[in-house]
Amino acid sequence: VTSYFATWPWQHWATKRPSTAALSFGEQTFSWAEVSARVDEYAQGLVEQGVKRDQLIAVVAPNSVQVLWLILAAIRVGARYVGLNPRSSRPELDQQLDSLQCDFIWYPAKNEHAFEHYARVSLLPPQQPRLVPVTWQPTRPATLTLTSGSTGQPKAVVHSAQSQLASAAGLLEWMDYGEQDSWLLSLPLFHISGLAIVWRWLYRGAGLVVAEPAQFETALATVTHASLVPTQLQRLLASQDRPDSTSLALKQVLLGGAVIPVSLTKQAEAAGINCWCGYGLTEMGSTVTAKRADASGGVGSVLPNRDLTLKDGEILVRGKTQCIGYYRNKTIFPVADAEWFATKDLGHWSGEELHILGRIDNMFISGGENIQPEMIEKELLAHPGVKQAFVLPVDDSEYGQRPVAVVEAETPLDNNLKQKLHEYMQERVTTFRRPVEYLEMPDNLGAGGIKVSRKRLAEWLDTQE
Ligand code: 4YB
Repeated sequence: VTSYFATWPWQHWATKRPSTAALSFGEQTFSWAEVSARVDEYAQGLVEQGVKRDQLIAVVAPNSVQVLWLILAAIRVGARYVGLNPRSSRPELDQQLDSLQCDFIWYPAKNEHAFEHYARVSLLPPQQPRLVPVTWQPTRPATLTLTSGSTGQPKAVVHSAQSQLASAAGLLEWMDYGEQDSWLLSLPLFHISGLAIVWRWLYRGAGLVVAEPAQFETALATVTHASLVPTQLQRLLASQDRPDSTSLALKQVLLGGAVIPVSLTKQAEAAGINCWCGYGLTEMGSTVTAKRADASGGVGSVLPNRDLTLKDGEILVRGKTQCIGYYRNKTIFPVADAEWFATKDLGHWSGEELHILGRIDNMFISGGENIQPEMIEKELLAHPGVKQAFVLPVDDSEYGQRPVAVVEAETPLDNNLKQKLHEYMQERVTTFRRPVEYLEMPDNLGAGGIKVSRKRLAEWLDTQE
């Protein structure tokens, strides 16, 4: 196994380009020499609080520079980081923490919740490193990322620095991210898409910008790169229409996590933003396939360091970017018995390009016909008035189940718009695939996290008559 660095990546860059700007947050900028020194100082603080090799530090917090320091310092002392979504409900957080059995926890000083069962760790004021003996071992477990399939308990996916650097290296063979460029930490560090930004930064020795959520839009105007889920890009483009909006420096945007409408990338490209469309998953350290956006709705071809094949329509993956395993009962279990990891995503090739059809477990049957909700959603998303669309099954005495659409539109979903959508779909999908009803997306389910949870949408749908 070739290793990308002979030492900690930040130390590598501190030697190679000590005074180059590496990390910006608020008004402050750190050079690589400063980043490297600071990581050692915070690592010393962790050692003094008793953090040891292989121990697990859970972080329940939105993105901040403190969380970034913690991750780097944890890795520096040979410990492991796991991020939890601070917007999860208290019972969900309790359950996740309980099953992780973490050794330490970190959350912001002023927090609505306290977690008394766990030893709280802090970022002690920087101190002279004395006791940090661990050496760079790129294949040891470094990060855990929770990922929930459409049902069930989230799984904790374990990655090493090596697998995540392999992911970064492969993507950056295709996408430019130069020393002078800066990538905004635009997605959460408790999700693989946020962590992947950190590893690309470390791999390339370029710039990283961390912004508090309130400064997000301002920060987007100053960076060259960002990773966005499609709804974030949609909001960004809408805000650009405002007369008071600042012009963007953004050169490249990496999109992923959900269906990327061609209309969206077209609009962004017209605004001067180069869009990259990606398909990825936590187990593969984010992006697996990618392409520069074009007129087709596919997700491009397979990046270096990953392999992908189709079996009975299902996407199987493997390669150097694959995780070490799932973490359960303080043990790491392999993700698959087989050589390939089965994604539960359905895909097909169109020439060299992969297209995603949807998730196997989203499929349902209506009057004996298979319905893949994503197929119907794609048509709805192509309607200019539709911002988000989800199709879910509702029980039906005659058909077993029938499709219902939950929609977020540019304007309120009144009877007039419902009728228009109905007519629009009449021309595009066969009878049994046409939604029998259109419902407005509830506010609390549409925004917020990385992804709209189909499970929560289905629970909400159950409460509707
Ligand atoms: C898709 C999909 C697609 C994933 N079409 N379904 O760094 C990145 O790659 C990145 C950049 C911007 C935004 C997100 C990312 C990601 O990491 C996305 C990775 C991700 O979403 N991982 S996940 O484990 O939370 O979910 C994986 C699932 O998401 C896949 O199995 C698919 O079902 C779905 N998905 N990209 C359609 N382009």
